[in-house]
Amino acid sequence: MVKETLEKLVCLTRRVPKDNVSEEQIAAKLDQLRCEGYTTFSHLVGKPEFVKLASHIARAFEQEMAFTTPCLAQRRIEQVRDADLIEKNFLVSTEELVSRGLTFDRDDIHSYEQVIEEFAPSTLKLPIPDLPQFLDLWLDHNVTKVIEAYMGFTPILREAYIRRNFPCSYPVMNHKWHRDTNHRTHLLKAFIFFTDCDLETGAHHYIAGSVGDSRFRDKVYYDDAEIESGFPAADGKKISSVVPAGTIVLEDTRGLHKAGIPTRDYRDLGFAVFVPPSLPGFFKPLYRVNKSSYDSLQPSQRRFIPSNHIEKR
Ligand SMILES: O=C(O)CCC(=O)C(=O)O
Repeated sequence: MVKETLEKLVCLTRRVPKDNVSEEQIAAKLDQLRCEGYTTFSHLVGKPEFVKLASHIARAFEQEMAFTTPCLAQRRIEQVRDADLIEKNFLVSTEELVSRGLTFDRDDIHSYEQVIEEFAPSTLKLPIPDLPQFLDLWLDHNVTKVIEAYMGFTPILREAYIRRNFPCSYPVMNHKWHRDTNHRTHLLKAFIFFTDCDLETGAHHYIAGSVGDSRFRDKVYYDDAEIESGFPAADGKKISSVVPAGTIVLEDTRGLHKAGIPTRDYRDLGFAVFVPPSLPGFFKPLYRVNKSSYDSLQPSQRRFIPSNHIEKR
């Protein structure tokens, strides 16, 4: 209650003018986001600067192996012994996965190929690389203009990371339909596609218009069949991201969504999570930005980075 009141006060100091979104294209995206819960940007598709960032990410996964550990090893899951975890889609703490012997750690890693072969991870996670170009992308002007207009104030960039998703045998958490609960009233996620994506490489799926729908709120996860019963495919509400690299999908993830499991190759997806600002004492940073990267941003972009996320190096 105190937290919510303080949050509202902080938001008041970060209000954006109502006519902030003037260009026609941006206004159309805002309308779509308000009505359907999602919108798509393609201005970066095929841009050489974007291609360079995508290669940087591939290198960070495959050569620098900069992904976070401990990490779930699908190869270590046993159907009978781990039936309880399979049943709850592995919605448990990392500590529990470690204590069950289901993870691999930094010391277990010799090469990228060995990680894939020996541990079969369903997902590898990379913190946002500490380069100004990445921050500039996470706070792309076309996208942030729509975000500010949708929320009515400048939110904070709460999370910034990349995930590489692989084919796997056992669904893990967001492979199932769910609603995000990071914030009750204001939440947007920008999904940045670093690889071409189709149904076989793990499309992202969203139910258009589901943010305000009162159904599917009594459980954490839902199966395809349950969602199909509420939103039959014929109604055209299920939106799947069959998109080229460079696409950004902006979504109110309080609506129903899930990650498709790739059946071949992998997909690299950047995550930018936007929520209302809080007082710094109320939350721990989930990423860090060095001061020179921060200084390289436009003033309008800096407003998204809370002061306790800036490292004075
Ligand atoms: O990776 C995806 O496509 C979905 C991610 C997701 O469900 C989430 O961030 O809540």
